[in-house]
Amino acid sequence: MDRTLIILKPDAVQRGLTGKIISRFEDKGLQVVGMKFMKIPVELAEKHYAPHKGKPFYDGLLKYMTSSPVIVMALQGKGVVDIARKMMGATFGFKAEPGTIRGDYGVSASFNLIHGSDSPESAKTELAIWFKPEELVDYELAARAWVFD
Ligand code: D4T
Repeated sequence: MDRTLIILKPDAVQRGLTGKIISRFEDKGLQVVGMKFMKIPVELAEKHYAPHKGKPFYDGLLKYMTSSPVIVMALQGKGVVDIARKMMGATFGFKAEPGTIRGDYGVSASFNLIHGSDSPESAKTELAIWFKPEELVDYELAARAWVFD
């Protein structure tokens, strides 16, 4: 089974959208295997966003991500990286299609509600940044046989 890293960003928490967003993933059949609520320390945000260092939006992005608590999740399922990215929609709400998380809940050009790893390789790297191995829980999801063929 594949895994991906999801972050419900400060605006998702402040706007009370986290339950709705998590429900979408559960409704899809994806399995939560790790979850934590935290205010991100600057060093952790810098590590996560290292690939964006030097870009014009980097400083603002770090300020936004460390301004208020987030929910960090590990999701599991066959093809979960692509599935979660499709469910999230385009980077900014004003461009994202209706029916996607960003398309349904946001319009901002910087507050975009959610992060999801963009490839299986970055999922591995990012999961290792945010979770210790023992924080990712292996368990059998009762509905699994009815979700994945
Ligand atoms: P993430 O990585 O958060 O899942 O979003 P995307 O994969 O959809 O977008 P990205 O990597 O291109 O950007 C990472 C992060 O930076 C913010 N950002 C991006 C921003 O504030 N201004 C910008 O112009 C861009 C391109 C939003 C997401």
